[in-house]
Amino acid sequence: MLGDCSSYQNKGFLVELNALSSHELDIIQRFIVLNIQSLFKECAVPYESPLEWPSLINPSNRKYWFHNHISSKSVRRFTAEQVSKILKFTIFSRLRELLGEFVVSDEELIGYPDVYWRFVRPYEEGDIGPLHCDSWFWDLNPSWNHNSDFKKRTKVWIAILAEVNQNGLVVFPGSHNGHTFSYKVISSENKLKPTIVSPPSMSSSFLVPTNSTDAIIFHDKLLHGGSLNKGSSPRLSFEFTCLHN
Ligand SMILES: O=C(O)CCC(=O)C(=O)O
Repeated sequence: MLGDCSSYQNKGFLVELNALSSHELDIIQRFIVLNIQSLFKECAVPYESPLEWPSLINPSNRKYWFHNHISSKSVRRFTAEQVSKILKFTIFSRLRELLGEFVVSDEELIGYPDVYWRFVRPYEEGDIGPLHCDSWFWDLNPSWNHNSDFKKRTKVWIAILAEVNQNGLVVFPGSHNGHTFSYKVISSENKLKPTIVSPPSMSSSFLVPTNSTDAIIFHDKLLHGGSLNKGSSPRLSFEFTCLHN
């Protein structure tokens, strides 16, 4: 059985340490390098060839000059072929023990399970996900694929490159249990996006300590967001949503 399941019920999240093997981590890093490389080719962005993981994350990399090309989620998606390999990672059998049978969501109908990565530069507020509950997106976008076909949704966030207590995901433990936060709605990238109004005090939040390869598995009503990256390197992670009953 996965990690501490009572933590999932009570606090709305649980942490799975070392959710990726070093081989799986290598695969993910290689996929991201390939994604960025093909994006550069598509947009005719000049880059030093060959593009390698160490140079991509190197703090002396001219402040990650390429970052403006990867701001949209649509370019940070793993390809169908990559996703079919990711779905064979051991974390998926562990998730099945916790959730029972599930599917990885494809809410925007890209044609395959939507798994995407994020690259958060040090001290760049705009790179992190703002505070929200994932359920808000589903409530706002009733036409999303499988929106009402499953009773439950669970998000999985996996650190690819992270420094404990310097960066990662901030959660409000227990906030999935009947708390309601108000939000206003904006339209962006062809979908309705919620923005929290009057967020709770950050003193009740918790920066989940995660190192590279650790995963956070959380309830879709849990209030959460990215934490400003106070580390020395970029923070990279990938995420997906499990739909289950
Ligand atoms: O990684 C982040 O900055 C935010 C991630 C997030 O909001 C999510 O996984 O739903």
